[in-house]
Amino acid sequence: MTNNQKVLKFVEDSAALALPDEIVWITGEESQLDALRAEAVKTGELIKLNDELLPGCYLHRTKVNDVARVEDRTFICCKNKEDAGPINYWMDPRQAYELSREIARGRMKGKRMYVIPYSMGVVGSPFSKIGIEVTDSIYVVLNMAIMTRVGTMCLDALGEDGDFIKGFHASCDIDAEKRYIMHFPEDNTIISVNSAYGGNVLLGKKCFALRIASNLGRKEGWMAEHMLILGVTLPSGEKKYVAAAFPSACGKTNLAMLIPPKSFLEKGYSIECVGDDIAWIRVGEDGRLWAANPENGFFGVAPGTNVKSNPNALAATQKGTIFTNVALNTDNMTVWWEGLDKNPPEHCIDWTGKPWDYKKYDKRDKSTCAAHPNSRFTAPAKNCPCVSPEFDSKTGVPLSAIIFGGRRATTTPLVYQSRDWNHGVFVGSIMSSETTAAATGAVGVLRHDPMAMKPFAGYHMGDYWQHWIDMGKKVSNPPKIFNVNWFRTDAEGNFIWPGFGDNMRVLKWIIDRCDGKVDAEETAIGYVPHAEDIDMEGLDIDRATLESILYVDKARWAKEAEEIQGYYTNSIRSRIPQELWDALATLKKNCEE
Ligand code: GTP
Ligand code: SPV
Ligand code: MN
Repeated sequence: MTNNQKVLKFVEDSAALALPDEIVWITGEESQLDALRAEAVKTGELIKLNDELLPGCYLHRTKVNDVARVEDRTFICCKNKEDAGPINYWMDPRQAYELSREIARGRMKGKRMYVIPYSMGVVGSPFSKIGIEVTDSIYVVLNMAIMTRVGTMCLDALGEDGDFIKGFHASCDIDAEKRYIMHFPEDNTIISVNSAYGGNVLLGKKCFALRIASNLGRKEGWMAEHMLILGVTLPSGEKKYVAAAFPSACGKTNLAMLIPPKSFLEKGYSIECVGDDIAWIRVGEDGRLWAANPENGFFGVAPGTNVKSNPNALAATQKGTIFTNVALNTDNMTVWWEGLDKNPPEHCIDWTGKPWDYKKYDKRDKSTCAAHPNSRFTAPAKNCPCVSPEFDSKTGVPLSAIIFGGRRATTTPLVYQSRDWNHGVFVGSIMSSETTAAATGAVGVLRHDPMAMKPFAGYHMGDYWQHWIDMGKKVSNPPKIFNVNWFRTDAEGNFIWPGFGDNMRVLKWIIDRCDGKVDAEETAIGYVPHAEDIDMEGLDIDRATLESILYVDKARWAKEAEEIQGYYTNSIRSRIPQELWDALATLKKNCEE
């Protein structure tokens, strides 16, 4: 397969530890993957779905204790604890290696160890980086084959001496008490034991493309961000690209594949998707920031995805897709989840594998759901009807705007623009959002999630903010920075803004601001639209309601500023760039006046 001694040694060492019966190199050939699919169906690891309605699609159910990322078991293992920073979980690398070796020792006996050579990014692009993941799970192999570019060409790209990111995954007993997702940024190594769920085990995704890559980016002068990338075609035919960072399950996939409202389509607006979760961003020779999506598929949230909310995502899941923890319609062997349609299947197996009675379903009680709230689809990007022609571009796409956004019932307006790059970094640093089912723990709790990277920045958050400030200095024409909030609620808890396709109305304002085509009101927090500048054609929302979600309540923001001061002082504590302290002082002053 390869003469690269570093690869061979990593595979040998992994095998010497886990003692598999056999080592299988994944070549990327369809015949090999097909044989693995057939084997997984035989053992029950996968359920084959209706081949006419959902060709090449499978259902997988995880253990009930293994349904989401586990932030409190996810560790940054660098020598100096202070370098991991105060909001990452840290473990001493020596202790982490010892502990994981103890857990994984001999755990692949009687099993095969698959060696997956994969590339994050188009092979041969200056953005791309190679990883090798070893795993005992066919589910992991098949998901990696959708989510990344897998196969022999990655070994060829490495050559005899190339370096790569090492990833070791052993399922062990899926024991939540012995579950560890460990990152060794100083060794470019990831170790994951006792899980078989997405973000914990598809090591190219959050572990490599964010936690390890954020370290590489800091060293090498680029950025690894939890961002979608989309292209907007304007009526003039011109294309603009935008990246947006929202926390997990806060709308990235949906925005990335948005279909504009009818009146916008008629005018000639359209959206194409470059990426839905991760952006690697580099400085271009033209003084702009250029972004590429290192992934090759979508690991998207199933619940809420339907023909109205996200027809492109739904279309992407109609072939060659692996569904995880959704419900099974046993009448026709198709899948269902809450929010797919209003017709729950009469004969249905829920995500835990038990028969499910739709008459007992109460949409306010998550425990009665047929699909897990964090159930997912793994779909090839090429399936998506609106995938960008730039998807496989080796240069990436130039960014006009960067958008931050969270799930905030109050306070944060529908959209505002930062005054400049450094103020934009401040806006990212003060993001808060309600927690979701994408990670274990309580849902709906407001917490700080700077740049949507709280669970993913692989080093000290203060240093990460400094890196953002430094990147701004490297570009003569940086993207404009905005913040959005689709999630303001009324007194009854209903979302006020319709969201989804109608977010195009906000995107248009953002693009027009970048082009200097529209005025704005300068407020305490930044530039906010005049209500009449949001194109509301075809939308039945009165002016007062729109104004209510654009309104910047200074008294509330004064309190918010106090709270941010507490977060900076007590949570992040050190290494916070002076530029951000200055921006906080300005915010406070603006709220007093
Ligand atoms: P990860 O894959 O976890 O990173 O999530 P994501 O950021 O891609 O979120 P996604 O687009 O999958 O949306 C998550 C949930 O938010 C789904 O249940 C959506 O239906 C819902 N959602 C997305 N966009 C909007 C919106 O504009 N308004 C409202 N109210 N809900 C939305
Ligand atoms: C997220 O949680 O942000 C995801 C899903 O995109 S996972 O791959 O599990 O991280
Ligand atoms: Mn994500």
